[in-house]
Amino acid sequence: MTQVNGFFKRLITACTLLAMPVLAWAQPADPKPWQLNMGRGVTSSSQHAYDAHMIAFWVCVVIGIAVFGAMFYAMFKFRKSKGAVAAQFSHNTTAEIIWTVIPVVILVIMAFPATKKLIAMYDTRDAEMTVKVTGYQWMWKYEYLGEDVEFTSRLAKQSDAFRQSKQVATVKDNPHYLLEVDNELVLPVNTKIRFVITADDVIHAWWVPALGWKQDAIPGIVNEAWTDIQTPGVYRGQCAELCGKDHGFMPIVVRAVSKEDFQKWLASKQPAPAPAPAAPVEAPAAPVEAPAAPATEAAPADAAPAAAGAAPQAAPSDESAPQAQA
Ligand SMILES: [Cu+2]
Repeated sequence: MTQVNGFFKRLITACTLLAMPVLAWAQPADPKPWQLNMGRGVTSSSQHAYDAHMIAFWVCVVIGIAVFGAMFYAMFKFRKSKGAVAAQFSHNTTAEIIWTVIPVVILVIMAFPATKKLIAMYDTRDAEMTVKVTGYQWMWKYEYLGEDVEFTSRLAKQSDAFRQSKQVATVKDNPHYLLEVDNELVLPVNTKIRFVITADDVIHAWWVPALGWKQDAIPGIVNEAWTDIQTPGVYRGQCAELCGKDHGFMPIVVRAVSKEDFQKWLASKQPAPAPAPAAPVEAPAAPVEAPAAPATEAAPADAAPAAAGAAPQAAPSDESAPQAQA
């Protein structure tokens, strides 16, 4: 009997040791080599996914220990060399009901929090800003809706050159090989950001693991998703739908910055304010008055009556600039 107890102690120690890597709670946002558990990510969606995963994981651990424990206990305690004789029954209704009802109860208990989290994941209401993502063979286009900012984002030149050089990339020399882009998607932290996601040619999928979801980008269909990044940082992802020969070469890089830094960045990307387009229109209108200097100095109020055609253009962009900086 003491032998059996000793065996159980060893079994429990072995199981605990096997579980050790997943007990490391602090996970980086991006996957690391030899990382065993999924990451926590940096958004509420990714946190929800992580929590659901850990609940399911621990349920599996408890079931695994109970089932294998009972099996090994029976195999050693009732072994033939000890003179054990097998019972001859082949049916036990009570046991069958128990081992059917218990799993059903476990699944139902797990389904409630999972469903709640899924519903939250698809709730894109009350977003503070919207980014339109369009997949192309083989790059992404980002549009900050209502902000007059859009750009494409492709594999960074150094990654592309290295890939075509036939050299072998190492993590040390090329830490972000094939995971770097020319134009990063800059987003503010602690902001509910809605994404509308589509594609122009074939099906792609926009996926940044640290955000906690991936969403298909399908031509002719607009899918939705949202995020609320909690930690500033750089988060990398990839196209997750086989989309052609360069599917592996259209990475995604999200740079999450403070709200103030984001507004500064956005303003720097916005087209120049109204006076610039108003000036050339005004020039032919005022040749008698002559010099160009007062014309360019002129307030937009002057531009409006002078060039009726330029006024509608000048007005909205004039308004959008202070809004964006607010
Ligand atoms: Cu793709």
